Amino acid sequence: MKLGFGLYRHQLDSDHLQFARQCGATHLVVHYTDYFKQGDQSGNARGDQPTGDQYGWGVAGDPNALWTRDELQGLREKIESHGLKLHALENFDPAFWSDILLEGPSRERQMAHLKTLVRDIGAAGIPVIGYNFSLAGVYGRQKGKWARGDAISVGLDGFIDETPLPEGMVWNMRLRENLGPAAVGQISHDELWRRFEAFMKEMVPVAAEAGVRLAAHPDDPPLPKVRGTPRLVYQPTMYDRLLDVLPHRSNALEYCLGTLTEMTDRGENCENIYAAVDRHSRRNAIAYVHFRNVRGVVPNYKETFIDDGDLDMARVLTILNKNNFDGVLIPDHTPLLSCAAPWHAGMAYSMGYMKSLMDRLQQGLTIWSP
Ligand SMILES: [Mn+2]
Repeated sequence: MKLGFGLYRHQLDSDHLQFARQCGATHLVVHYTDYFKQGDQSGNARGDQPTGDQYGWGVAGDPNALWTRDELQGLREKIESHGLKLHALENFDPAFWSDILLEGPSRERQMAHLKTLVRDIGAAGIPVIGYNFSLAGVYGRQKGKWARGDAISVGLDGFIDETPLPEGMVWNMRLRENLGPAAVGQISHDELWRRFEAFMKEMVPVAAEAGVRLAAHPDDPPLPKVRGTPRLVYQPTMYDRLLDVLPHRSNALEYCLGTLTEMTDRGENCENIYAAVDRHSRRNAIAYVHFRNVRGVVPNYKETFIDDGDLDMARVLTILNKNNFDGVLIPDHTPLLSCAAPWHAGMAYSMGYMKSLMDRLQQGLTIWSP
């Protein structure tokens, strides 16, 4: 297995690429959708993961301006010139597939566009595209001084904002400036699964031919519904259902340990999470891992420092290693450290912890025993 690092679009400069390499990363995951272009107006400070308010993470991109093969190839080459490999893009721009998620009038056109995009991702030499088949997206989380030493972190504090998802919004981004009055996406879980299955049956063959793995992130926060819209993967076994829709190497998982540990069915001492890691890595279904930790489950959980949550990270690594997992691990999120560079310091802390455990495993040392 390999140590990787995740960067947002506004961080794709030499300083951040060197920082990733300096932390020991060999691989990179890139959020190519810009969640931060409106800066603090949308509640998204550029120095941390996005949270946003009920208007989301700002305005999505142009539905007709797909990322091109040339630009993606240029991105890969730039990353390689810094001694790193581009393992995955993370997430489609919501504007590219809003009507696939909402089953709107542009669904057919958007499916054709997304197929072109997946082919271009493959042609550009990028092996994985992470996605989250979600109507409301990552919505409703708050920030507080919740991690060790009063470090600022993200979580839910018992409160769930149930403002319905308005017209003109999907995946926690706005498709246009002005939102409509009507609520959208108020459908059943069965209907959501039907849409997902239709999507996968068309997309997996295209991805397979392009040599690309589609890698699914679970719903964060993992509640049955958010903003009146159903969620696809909010318990660990729903990942199995997702894989069984169409078992194939191109139907894979973006394995968010943080989100999984926030789930109410995680079992006593997170036993169901260790079992899931074992099951899914044995099945070769994990394309890459969001290697992070939390305390508690929805609607009362908080993101923690990597060594301070409910999940035993050394036990997870031991399982992955036993099953010969050869994908990439990235920190995903961390609490912010109190200093001049809170995000960098938090990430460096996680990377050092991960690298130390991974190096020991590679030397054949035991890092966890029952
Ligand atoms: Mn994640």
